Amino acid sequence: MGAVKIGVAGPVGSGKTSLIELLTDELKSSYSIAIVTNDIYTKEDADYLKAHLDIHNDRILGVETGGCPHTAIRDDISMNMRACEELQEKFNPQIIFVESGGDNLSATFSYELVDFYLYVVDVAQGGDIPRKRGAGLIMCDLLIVNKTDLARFVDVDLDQMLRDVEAARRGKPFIFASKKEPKTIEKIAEWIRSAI
Ligand SMILES: Nc1nc2c(ncn2[C@@H]2O[C@H](COP(=O)(O)OP(=O)(O)OP(=O)(O)O)[C@@H](O)[C@H]2O)c(=O)[nH]1
Ligand SMILES: [Mg+2]
Repeated sequence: MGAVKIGVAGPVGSGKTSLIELLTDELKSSYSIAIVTNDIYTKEDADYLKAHLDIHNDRILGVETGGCPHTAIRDDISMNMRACEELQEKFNPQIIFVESGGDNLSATFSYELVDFYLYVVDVAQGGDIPRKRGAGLIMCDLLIVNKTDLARFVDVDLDQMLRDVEAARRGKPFIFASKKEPKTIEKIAEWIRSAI
């Protein structure tokens, strides 16, 4: 059986790579994991994960999309499909994380490429981000509101943000998270375990 493919999208710097790192650490004892990263011009994220994760380096594949990040995960998914197929053939993983390049609020994944996807925003990008109602934030399978540890430094009211997120998600799931609070990462891992 093929791997469950989990997309991770969101604006530049919202914490996608860090989240994949932490989730892989959390899940790797129960699941065989591989990772595809997208950057426009480099393989920066793949190199970071190879340096920091204790899984075989060949399980992490960097795709240089050369263009708009959302194109590679929604409109022309061929490069990412090839990367997933290569990892599938080599390692027969149970989970493949596919990190999109950082993009604007309208990025969504094609369900031809992934089985479900997380969308990551961070509180330092502005507490009003859920009110802006980007497609990724509204439509994703799990919304992560990340870097909650930074809220107090950027004058973001997390209670207001919670109300805005509830309104934007209309019953769909979301988790407020921070890499500094391991329990929040465990909660995301738990959501993934129950989704696959
Ligand atoms: N304080 C804090 N910093 C975080 C958190 N998560 C990630 N960061 C930091 O935010 C920066 C960007 O994180 P990345 O994981 O590289 O973000 P990304 O979304 O993968 O970035 P791109 O791939 O370039 O779009 C790094 O310096 C991380 O250490 C968090 O929960 N709290
Ligand atoms: Mg990244």
